[in-house]
Amino acid sequence: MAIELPPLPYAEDALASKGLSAETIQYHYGKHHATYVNVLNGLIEGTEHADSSLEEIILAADAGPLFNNSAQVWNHTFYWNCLSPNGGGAPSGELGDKINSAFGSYDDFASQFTEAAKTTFGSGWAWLVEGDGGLEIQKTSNADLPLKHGVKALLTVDVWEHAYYIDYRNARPDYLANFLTNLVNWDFVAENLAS
Ligand code: MN3
Repeated sequence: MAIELPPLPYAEDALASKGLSAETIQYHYGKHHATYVNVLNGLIEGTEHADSSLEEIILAADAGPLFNNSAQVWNHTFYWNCLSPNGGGAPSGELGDKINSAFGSYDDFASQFTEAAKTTFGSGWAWLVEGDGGLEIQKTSNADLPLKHGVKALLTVDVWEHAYYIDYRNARPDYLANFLTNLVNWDFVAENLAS
């Protein structure tokens, strides 16, 4: 059974007034994410992975194209859900309390998360995860993801240039500031924490 490209959780232009243009989404979802799905399906067709779930493929794959493409399919689906046209600002409730106790305050979390994302060299991802010691910030290179290391992802931001170049050119910090101010979907993060 082929791996499918999940539908976006909002319209392509839903984030345009929040700092991510329809053109960015058309390329990032419609070209980059779709290509990872298509390449992955070509790689698994007729192999032992043909009927595996995406997570099974990621966990079984060695470094190389099978891992890179399966992980990037997962990462992008997760990332789209980390964005919302109604997002941005500090989380409330239990999640807000956990962030305050792990990082000192929401502002401390925001500066540490931004620093991790800014200093991811080249292409990669910054994450909020639930590790053995509670909530932590991690960064990964290229396609790598917490799932591969047995860690639960709660939130991610894509810092590959294709995520921001159309709207922000080389200004990754501006993209990250906008992500936290206008886009981050804390409801999704809270669901991940509870699952
Ligand atoms: Mn991307």
